[in-house]
Amino acid sequence: MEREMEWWISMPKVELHAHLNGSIRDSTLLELAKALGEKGVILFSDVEHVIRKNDRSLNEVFKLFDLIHIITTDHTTVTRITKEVVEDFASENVIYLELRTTPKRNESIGMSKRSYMEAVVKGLRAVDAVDVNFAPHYLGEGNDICNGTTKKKIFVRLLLSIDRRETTADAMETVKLALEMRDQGVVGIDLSGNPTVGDWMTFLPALKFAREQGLSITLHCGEVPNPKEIQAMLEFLPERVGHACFFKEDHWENAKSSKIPVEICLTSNIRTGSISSLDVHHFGDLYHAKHPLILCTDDSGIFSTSLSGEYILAASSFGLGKKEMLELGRNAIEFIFADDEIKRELREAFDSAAGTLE
Ligand code: 6MZ
Repeated sequence: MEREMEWWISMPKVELHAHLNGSIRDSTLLELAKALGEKGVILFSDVEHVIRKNDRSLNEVFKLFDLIHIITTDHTTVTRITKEVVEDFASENVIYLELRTTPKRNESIGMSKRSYMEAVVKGLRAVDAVDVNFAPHYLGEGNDICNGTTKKKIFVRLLLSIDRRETTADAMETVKLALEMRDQGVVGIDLSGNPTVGDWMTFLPALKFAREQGLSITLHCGEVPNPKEIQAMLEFLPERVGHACFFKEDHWENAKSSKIPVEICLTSNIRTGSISSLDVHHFGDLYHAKHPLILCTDDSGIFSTSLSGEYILAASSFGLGKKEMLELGRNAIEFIFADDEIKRELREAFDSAAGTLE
C-alpha cells in the first residue's frame, strides 16, 4: 500500500490551478493564528475550529478566506507561505507549477499590490531545498549538488488573480502589474473569488487588455449555476477554464467545439457541494470524449488534499491505470502558459517516467 502511494508521489506532475492562500499548510496557519491570538488581533479559539473543519460549503470557504487573509497578509508571511507552498508541491514531484494569487493592497501596513507580489517573488527566491526556475531568463543552478544528490527542479510561473469583489480599476491595476512583472515569471491572469458575487462585465475591459498585451487567461467558470455568464465567458475564448461544474448541454457543445481546456478539481468540487458525487462528475465524460483536461488541487490546504491524492482519486473513481494517468498528466503540458522550451523539458521528464513503467 505504501509502495503504491510512493508511485503516485514519484510520478511527475503539472499543477495549473493552485491558489496561494488556499494551499497553506494547516500547521503554518494554526501557528500564525495562535500568534495573532496572543497579540489580541483575533480570538484564536474562534479561528481554530474554523481552520480544523473539513466539510464546508462554498460560502463557508469564502468566509474562511477572509479569515486567512487577515492572518497572512503581511509581507513576511506572504514570503513564507510562498516558499512553503512551492516546497510542498516539489516534494510530491510537481515539476511545473502555475501558482495563482490575488495581489492585495493594505495601506495600514504599507502594502501595495506590487509590494505584495514582490513578497511572493521573494518567497520563490527563498526556496533552497529544490532548484526553482521561476523567471524566463533564469540562469539555473542546473545540476546543483545538495547532500551528494542532484537537487530536484521545479518550474514555477505566476498567475495574478482578479477577485470578483474588485472594481474595473482594481482589475486593470492587476493586469498592468502582471505586464510589468513578466520578467519575474508572471504568465497570465485568473478571474476568481466568490462566484455568487460580482458581474463578469466589470472585468471584461481588463481581461481584453490583458489579452491584447499577450497574457494568457483562465477563468473560474460555472462554479455555480449562472448560464448567461458561462455563455459570455465561453464566447470570450479563455485559454483555460476552471471547474465547469454547472455547464448545460449547449455550454459543453461550445466548450468542446472550441477545445477549451478544463482545470478539474475533484476534491474541491465535492467538498463545496458543487458536484454531488464523483460518479456524476464531468471528469468521466470529458475523459472519454478526449476533451483537454488537467487535474488540479485548487486549495490543497483548505481541502486537505495533494496533487498525488487527486490523481489517486481520479484513477480509483474512474477505473484508470497508471499508464493512463501518466498520459493524462503529460497532456497537461500542452495547456501550460509558459513557453515551448519548458514544454520540451517537461515532456522529457514524463517520457523517462513512462519508460520505467514498461
Ligand atoms: C473561486 C477561489 C476558490 O489569491 O489570496 N479562490 N475562487 N473558487 C474557489 N473554489 C473553492 N478557491 C480560492 O488565494 C485565495 C483566493 O483564491 C480564490 C479566492 O478569491 C480566495 O480569496 P489568494 O492567494
